[in-house]
Amino acid sequence: MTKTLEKTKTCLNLIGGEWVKSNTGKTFTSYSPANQEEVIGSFADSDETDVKKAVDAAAKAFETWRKVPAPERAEIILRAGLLLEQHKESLAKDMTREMGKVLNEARGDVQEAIDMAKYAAGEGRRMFGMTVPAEMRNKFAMAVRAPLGVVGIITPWNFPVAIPSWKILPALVAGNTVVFKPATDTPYCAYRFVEILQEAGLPPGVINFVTGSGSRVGNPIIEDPRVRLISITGSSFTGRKVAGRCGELMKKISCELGGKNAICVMDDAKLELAVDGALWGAFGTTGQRCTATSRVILHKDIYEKFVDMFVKRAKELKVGDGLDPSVDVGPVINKDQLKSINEYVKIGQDEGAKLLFGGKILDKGDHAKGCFHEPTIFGDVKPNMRIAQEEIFGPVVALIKVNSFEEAIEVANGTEFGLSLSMYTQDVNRAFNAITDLESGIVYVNAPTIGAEIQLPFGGVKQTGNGHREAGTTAIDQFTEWKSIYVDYSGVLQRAQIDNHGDKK
Ligand code: UN1
Repeated sequence: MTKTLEKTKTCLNLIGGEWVKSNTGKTFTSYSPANQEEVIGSFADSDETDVKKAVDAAAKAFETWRKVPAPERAEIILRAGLLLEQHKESLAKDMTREMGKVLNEARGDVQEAIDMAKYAAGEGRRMFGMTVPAEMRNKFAMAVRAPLGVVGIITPWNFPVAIPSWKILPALVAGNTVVFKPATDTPYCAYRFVEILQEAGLPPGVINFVTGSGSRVGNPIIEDPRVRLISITGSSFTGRKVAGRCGELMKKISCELGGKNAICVMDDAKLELAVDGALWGAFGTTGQRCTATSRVILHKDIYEKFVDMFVKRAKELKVGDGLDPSVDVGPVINKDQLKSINEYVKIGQDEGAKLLFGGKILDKGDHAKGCFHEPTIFGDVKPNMRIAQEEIFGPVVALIKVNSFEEAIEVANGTEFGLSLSMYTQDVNRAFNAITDLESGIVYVNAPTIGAEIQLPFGGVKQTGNGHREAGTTAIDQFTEWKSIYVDYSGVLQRAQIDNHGDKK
């Protein structure tokens, strides 16, 4: 790879309000997936010494930040939202360069963070607690939300601004301080996000930013006893390991992991609408969403027709650099991912699925320097095949034929994951049966599996997560602990469960 580091940005860690080099003095480089000769920037290759300093700073800042009234904390978050709005276009362009998603989607990613900033800022004046009747006279019972302390935020590369915003902004409004480790594939997007938070006026140490590997930065964050919660979005493999360790340490852990999401299309569905949805769900963000539509479950009566329409439309998709407005499908994130996606194409063929379209790595002409894969469609897929069970995280979709509505639900539910499932039908009874019976954290009717809005809970069941939800009011649940408070203003000892049951002695 051509090294043109002198011309690119060198980005430091942010610890206690200062931009500082890593303890090791070493750096790593971020490259564009559309052109791997294009260097995005160099970043601190940090280790546990940097993490310790970051946690020191966060722990110190927590003492004052937790006492800043929530509406005042929220003012800063709102300012961050307005700054994100101002910088939306340049952030989106940087995101397309660094992560690869097409520019319109990169704008959407930044917009999601703007939405979250406004929503989280509103929470500064809500964050509802509860008051309940006490069982005795002259006694008051209530519960308030308390921040946890220092929280560790570990984020993936596929939504390099939106996902950090889902975690960091509610965490801050709730009064926590943060140590943030972004994915090594997209540190520049994360750096810009943190710069904006700084500019919005967060006091030193409230947000700390440490770049580097999972083993040298992620692990020490998890191990530090002062870090009270880890919030991670990533692969199921990593999530399980992190959750296991956090369990041993009695640390709160929120995991948002894999998916094997499906659209079901019934015989009464509007087929054109379903084709539009499947195309967007499967190939939007080059299939690199945990919500991506990686299975389409089709009623036998419309199978052939859907396949014809779908393949025809997929053929029209243009793959290339996401900065080119005529491109529909950008690159995948890196060469390893490209290889892994293409291995699944071979797995699918070996399993006997029918390759209807695509299947190849694109590495000639305009594609020569990047990580490009053709949109890929498999037909005649059986529900138990690996391509219908495992998360591929790329532009590969499996079409499965079923005989009935009931079988569609069974197949849709028949994976270890449970993030997002969708039903296309015009029949209101079927729609509500699907809502009831689909086993997933998110259900769509007549819309694809991607495109969740930030004001509802986001997360999944089964192997997708461990019961927490991001976004919505549930984000505040994640980042606070309940504190129950009893105020006895009777002036005498009142014994709960005893004194007003006649058990006076
Ligand atoms: C993810 O892929 O991890 O619902 C997040 C969606 C987006 C978020 C996806 N709003 O597709």
